[in-house]
Amino acid sequence: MQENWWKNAVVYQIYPRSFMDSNNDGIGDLKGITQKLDYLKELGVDIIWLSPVYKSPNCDNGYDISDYQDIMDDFGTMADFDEMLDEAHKRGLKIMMDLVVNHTSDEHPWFIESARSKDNPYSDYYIWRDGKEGKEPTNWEASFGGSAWEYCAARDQYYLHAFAVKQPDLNWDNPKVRQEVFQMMDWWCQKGIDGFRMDVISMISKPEVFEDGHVREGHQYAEIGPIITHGPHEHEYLKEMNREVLSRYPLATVGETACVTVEEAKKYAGFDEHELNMVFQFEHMDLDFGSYGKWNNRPPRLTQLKEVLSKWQTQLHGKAWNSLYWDNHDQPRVVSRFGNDKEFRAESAKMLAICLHMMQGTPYIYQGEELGMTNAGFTSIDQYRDIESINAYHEIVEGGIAGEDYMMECLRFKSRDNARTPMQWDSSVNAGFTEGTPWIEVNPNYTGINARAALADKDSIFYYYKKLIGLRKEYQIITEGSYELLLPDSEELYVYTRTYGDEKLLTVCNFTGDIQKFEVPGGFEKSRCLIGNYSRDVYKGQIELKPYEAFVLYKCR
Ligand code: TEU
Ligand code: CA
Repeated sequence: MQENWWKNAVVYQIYPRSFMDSNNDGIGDLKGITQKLDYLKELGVDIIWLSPVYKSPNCDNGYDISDYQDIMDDFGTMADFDEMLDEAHKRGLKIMMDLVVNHTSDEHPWFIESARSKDNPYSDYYIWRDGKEGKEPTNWEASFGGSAWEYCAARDQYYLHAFAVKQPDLNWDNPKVRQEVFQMMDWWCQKGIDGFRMDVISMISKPEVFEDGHVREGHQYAEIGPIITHGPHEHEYLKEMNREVLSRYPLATVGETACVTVEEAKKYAGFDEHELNMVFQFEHMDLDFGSYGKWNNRPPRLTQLKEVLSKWQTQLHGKAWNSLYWDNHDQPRVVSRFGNDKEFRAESAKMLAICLHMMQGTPYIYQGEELGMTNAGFTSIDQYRDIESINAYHEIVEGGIAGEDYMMECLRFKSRDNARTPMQWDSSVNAGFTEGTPWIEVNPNYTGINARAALADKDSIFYYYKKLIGLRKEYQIITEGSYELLLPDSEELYVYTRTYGDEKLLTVCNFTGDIQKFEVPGGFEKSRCLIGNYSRDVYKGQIELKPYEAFVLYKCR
């Protein structure tokens, strides 16, 4: 296999619970994925990243694992997995597994043992501390609310959980833990999987000394992310993982690295670092944070978005590898967030696709993004299923921090469940996802927005994604070229060039629903338009961009 094959690959993320239900119990499953592989082949992606399919009590939809070498009952059996892997490989599709090893479920046998006593073989597998004057060891806040410490009477100690109470953090400083994890990874590699997406991998090495953190005004605890990310042994452990497992297989690896900076990313994903191939950074996703953290109801300014994305483009160039994404299972739908899901849904979805897919890095498409699926539009808290959203709602509304209407608006804008409504396959009942009762409500707009309709319309968002994937395979400049931002101060237009030897690309995106004047820069007179979301005859001089118009010009010499 070609070295660095993942550099011009395109990844498609499947959230199995919401993808396709094969047995009508209302929950997506592995057989459902197998049924839809031809659809993904048609789209043209190379790798499928599967959100966790391992055995799990599902407090966080599979991100709480109780057995790493077994399949979640809801999703099927290991035989179903093997069949899916085999069928994917037959079609030239690769499978990237979600690797959740910062924490396990509290129902994992390691934790059950660990919680029993201070002197059993597993007692040091998790992070245990004595209380401080009858209280939690530190003031750290769990990412899903409340203290990050939970008391356990059998040990008269607290365990650390950066996420939910049911997600205790593993103790990576224990070499036995690292060996267990590496062996488990090796077992999956032997099975023939093709990569790992590593959940909050930036949190595995905890600080040497545990100290209270700064508590922001109006908060009870200190935000845990900045305290426990990029710890003292982080890169040592990843290099060890690389030596012991990753380097022995032709894998694609991506680290989900909460709180990562450009400087840190160069360590995780630097070309000579022998750690990971690339990382997910969050700066462009966190721009719309407000005084209640992610719970906010308005998008960032375009200049901020451009500044962040451009920084990652230019500063990693030649040194480390970017991943490119607008959407995943933790983020709202991009067309509702940075586009316009009402009057200009198709136009803005295509514009956003063009904007991202002409950048340097490996693009990730989240299920339904290729259809322009929108936020869920839930109006009652009872419609939500996500532990983060539900906990935050209670904490913020019942704590009197913000009013109910405001919080419901924030959830409609930012909740993770916006991405988790079932995939919209066709206009039959429940969008063709299930004939049973779906575990989370289907977005009622499925009658118009669905895969069948998209496949039947040559001008659909789906075919723009397909074309963009094709362009990446055809033009090396998209993978290799350097990036330059034009018009940095414009709040309306996102314009950038890519340069590779004698070749140049110009990407022009109107981020507004209004007509915008634009002067095509000199030098592109003899260029060709590779893709655009409106038809236009002339691409030179002064032009008027239509609402959410985007196009890409290419020239050689
Ligand atoms: O998310 C990690 C992470 O950094 C979260 O704080 C993320 O920013 C948040 O969900 C956004 O609201 C990963 C998984 O992607 C997520 O689904 C899991 O819930 C979490 O880890 C715990 O495993
Ligand atoms: Ca099912």
